[in-house]
Amino acid sequence: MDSSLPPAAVGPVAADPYPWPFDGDLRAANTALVVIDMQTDFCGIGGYVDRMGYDLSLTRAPIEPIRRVLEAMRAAGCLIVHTREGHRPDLTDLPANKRWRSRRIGAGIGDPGPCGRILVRGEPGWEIIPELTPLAGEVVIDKPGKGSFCATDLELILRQQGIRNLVLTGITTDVCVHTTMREANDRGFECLVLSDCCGATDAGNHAAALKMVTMQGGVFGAVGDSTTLVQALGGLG
Ligand code: C5J
Repeated sequence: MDSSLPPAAVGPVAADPYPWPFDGDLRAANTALVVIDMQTDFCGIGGYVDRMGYDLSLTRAPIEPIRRVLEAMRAAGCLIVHTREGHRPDLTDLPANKRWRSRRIGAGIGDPGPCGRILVRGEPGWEIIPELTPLAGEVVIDKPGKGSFCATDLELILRQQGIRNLVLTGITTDVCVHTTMREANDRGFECLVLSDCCGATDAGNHAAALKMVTMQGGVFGAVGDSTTLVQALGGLG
């Protein structure tokens, strides 16, 4: 992989509860950025989260920090992965209980809304927001569930590309980011979640989800922040 990072490891970077990654082996060739579900449905007016009545400022807060990390990790030559939660237009991959629950709260998945059919692939609300649009050639994973590994080819792609370290960002901290981090950790990936690059529909849940990661010596990995990581990558000059 063409990389402006030196071949030697640049890590570890300061994180809680341990400098990440655990063995200091942080290189462009073994590190991927995962940007989870930065879609209009989760942070845009008229989307799924908005229809549920949650505070969009919480899920929009990570947009700018993610943009900076994206820029730095692109410049470093790291693999960039974007995910989108959504279902097939015929809803054959939508569990009945998921649909039922979403309708209970007034944001029925598959139902029409101001941004098209809610969480349906190809609809305006399902698109990644313009601020974080993937570049040509970046990996985009379409997932029907909360975790990015369930019913997708993400693990195959990461293994083929020699990735061991994952930097996790996106929304929501307590749902899709956490589920993905747990799935990745169980598969042996070394995970860093960036606190300012995530957001939840509830501030307390965001804080709790991050705290959970730090228990047991870093039960799912470590918690860092965008500034520290970007500095480590040399992106701030
Ligand atoms: C949710 C997500 N919260 N991307 N999805 O339903 O976290």
